[in-house]
Amino acid sequence: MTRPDRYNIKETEQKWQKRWEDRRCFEARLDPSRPKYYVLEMFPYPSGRIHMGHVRNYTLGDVVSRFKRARGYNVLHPMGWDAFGLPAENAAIERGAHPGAWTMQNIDAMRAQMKPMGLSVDWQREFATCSPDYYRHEQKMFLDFLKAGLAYRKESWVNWDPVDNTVLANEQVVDGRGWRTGALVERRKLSQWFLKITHFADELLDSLKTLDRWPDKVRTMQANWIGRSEGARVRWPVQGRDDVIDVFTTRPDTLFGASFVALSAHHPFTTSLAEGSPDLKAFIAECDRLGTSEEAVETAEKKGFDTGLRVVHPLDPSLSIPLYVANFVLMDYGTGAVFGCPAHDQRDMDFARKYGLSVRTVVAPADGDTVAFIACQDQASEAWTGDGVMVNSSFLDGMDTVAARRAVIARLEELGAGEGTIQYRLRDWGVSRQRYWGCPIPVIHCPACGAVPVPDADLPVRLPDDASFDKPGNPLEHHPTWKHVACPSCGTAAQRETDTFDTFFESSWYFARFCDPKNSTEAFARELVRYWLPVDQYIGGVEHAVLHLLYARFFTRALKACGYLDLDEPFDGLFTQGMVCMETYRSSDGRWLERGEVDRAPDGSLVCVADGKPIVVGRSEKMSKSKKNGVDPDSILGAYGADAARLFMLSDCPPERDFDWSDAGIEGAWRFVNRLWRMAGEAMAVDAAPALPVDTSPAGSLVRFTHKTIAQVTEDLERLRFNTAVARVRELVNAAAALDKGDGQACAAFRFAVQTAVHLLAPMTPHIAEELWEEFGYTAMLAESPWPVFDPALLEDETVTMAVQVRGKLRGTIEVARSASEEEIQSIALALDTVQAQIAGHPVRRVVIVPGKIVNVVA
Ligand code: ANZ
Ligand code: ZN
Repeated sequence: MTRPDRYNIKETEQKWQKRWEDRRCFEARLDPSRPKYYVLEMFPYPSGRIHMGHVRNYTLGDVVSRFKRARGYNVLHPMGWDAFGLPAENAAIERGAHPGAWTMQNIDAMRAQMKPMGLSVDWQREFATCSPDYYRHEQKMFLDFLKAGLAYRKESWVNWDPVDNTVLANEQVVDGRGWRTGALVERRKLSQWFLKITHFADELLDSLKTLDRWPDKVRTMQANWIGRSEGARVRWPVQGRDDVIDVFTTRPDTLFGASFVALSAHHPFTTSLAEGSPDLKAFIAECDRLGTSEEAVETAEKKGFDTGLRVVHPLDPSLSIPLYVANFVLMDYGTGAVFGCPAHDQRDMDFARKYGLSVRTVVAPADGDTVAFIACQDQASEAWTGDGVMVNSSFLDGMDTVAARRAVIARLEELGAGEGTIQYRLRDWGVSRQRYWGCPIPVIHCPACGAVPVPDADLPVRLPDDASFDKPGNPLEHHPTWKHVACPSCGTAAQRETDTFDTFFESSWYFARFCDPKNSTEAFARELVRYWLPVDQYIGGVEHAVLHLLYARFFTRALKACGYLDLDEPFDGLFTQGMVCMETYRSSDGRWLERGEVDRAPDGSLVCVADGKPIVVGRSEKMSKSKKNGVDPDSILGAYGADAARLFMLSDCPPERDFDWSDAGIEGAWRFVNRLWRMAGEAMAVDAAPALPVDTSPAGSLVRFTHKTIAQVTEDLERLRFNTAVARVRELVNAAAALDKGDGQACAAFRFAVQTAVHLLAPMTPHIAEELWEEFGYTAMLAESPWPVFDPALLEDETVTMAVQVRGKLRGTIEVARSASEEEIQSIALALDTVQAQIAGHPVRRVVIVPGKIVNVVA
């Protein structure tokens, strides 16, 4: 059979994709006799087109999946669609497309774009979360959470986006504006469904320690988000009234330094005071304009409103301090009230200096002059926030701050004036969204019975197909019939809940559904999740480091509490990849230009194709539509093939770093693929000796280098160091090319090296690897072949460098075979000119050899 002169990328890639599919190579089956490995990339939102970020993400996952398969694991590598979400609904509003039809169309388009990448995905398990077959199970989960007390409903203040007409989570508010619309966010009070993630706050924090295959950065972000603070609650009676203000503090030790108590603008006591005070009402309105985000609150100028009331010190009834309402006190943290200690908190210091409140130092540095420190601190505008020794603090004086904290808490508890407590920054997860394109919340509101769960037999609650999107607001709310139903409990006319779940709901358990995606009676069978979970390697963007991962971790615990599975942590290993970036181009008049609108002038500078004018080249940034610096995966796959695209994605830099796309890079990868094809052709044609040389000859060295490369690439892939793995294979190919193929032994070594390079590339460039493997005469596909093994005995270098000394002085070095005998080493050493010159004819009395290191000649 003669070989064509060029590698036919398209034909070959299609050929192998079809073979893998026909052989059903990547369909995962339960097999308790084999160790399993579950590889998962964060599933995509079906926006309509894949982008280079997807290509990178799925390539990384695919390499792991193929590698682990070759290493003998029973691999699960699924793909599906995170299919609910706002863009579909916006498409409906803007273009009249039905969100469902729009979504399914996008899924088809993206699947068609993904298939040519040659992913080792079990497509039998594909699902879209907008299908009732999927969301019916999460409706059931929600009802089970409700029964278990892990879901509840309450009135709460929300961030309202007046353009999207929906509630935003705090982190979706950026600088007081909606993250998508940029509209100024308003505060509204709504009845919302919550999941009780705070129930697991401690566990979610503690078990971060066990996640040693997660990036430290992500663990820290999760820990900060949960935000555990140890402190105390302290009760301050309002002078002359029955009211008591409860405050949370992490510094009970500074209690004697308190100079004011401040309430949040939304504290119930503030609300009641505002009824008789138009000035306070105006102040509250001013606070509202600030929004609820912590960021906004932190950066705004600190302002207060003096209520004219005073509160009594809990440890000394003879002391009283003023009660303010202040814009920096958040209602949804602690108790919505604080005591201010200006000497030891900067924010309180600023506030005290602004309103002329007293500053009382109660902590001094342990090793300084206390009197001088206090004197100086009385005038200061900077607070001392460190630990130290207590002063001006009654029974605490002389204690260190840590002991003082304990002592104050003990005294407060004794007096019934407060107690030690732990406070979390983590809030319960509000899951209600006033949108159509999400999973309906399976509850019916009855005027007589209240919120009644939809009976199991009536699940799923399906979205109506005939919603209209021409009015602002929630289409489920103004659908003419959908919400009107009889109460399942008393039969009275009642109304469905018209809110749908936050779309983070679907992504909180999809990894479990992949274990049993077709199950129609339950979300997943226990024995299947017991076998497949946890996910062994999860791969995705760092933008999901906090919410998605935290919600999925919470869900796993909640599902365990409800008897669905028996697992605490869903993702054993996590890898967060960097972004795909490219330089940006702007025309002389400042317009963003696409790559195709830019050309190289004869002098090498870049110019705009349209007008020939020079352009401005900007720094490399994340590929985006707005900056027109995207590269379309379709055109790349079409021009260079999947293998070259994958290879480039893997080889350019470590996978956790941002990746710079370049034309030169993809072309280089493409040239390498073609070179490999030509070299493999040569290797197939040579007359090779039957046995491989392992001696110190160049051919033997190549054989040993090949073994070493197997060992190193294996290690690299285990550690997800894909770029170094590629670099090592390239080195091997270069070494093979450089070998003089003069005899049969050399040809055998050459052939072995090239074949091994092909084998090692199988997870990375699977198509050409399969093609060449078949050409080499193997009948089993690489997709079904075990990973190559190396001979540990051949890993060591065959030669060693030894220092040669004459009477203890270094005179030169020699290169000898590791197996050389003492006589051989001696004769090589004595033959050195420099050694000969030193002995100058004298008889050699003794030669001392330290094996592998030194030869000392005594003449
Ligand atoms: C008195 C005090 C004295 C405080 C001192 C600090 C230093 P973390 O660590 O984040 O938990 N605080 C409590 N509730 C608040 C709320 N709803 N809005 C704004 N601030 C609030 O912070 C706890 C500290 O933040 C608490 O300790 C309280 O101020 C303030 F020298 O109490 B501290
Ligand atoms: Zn009823």
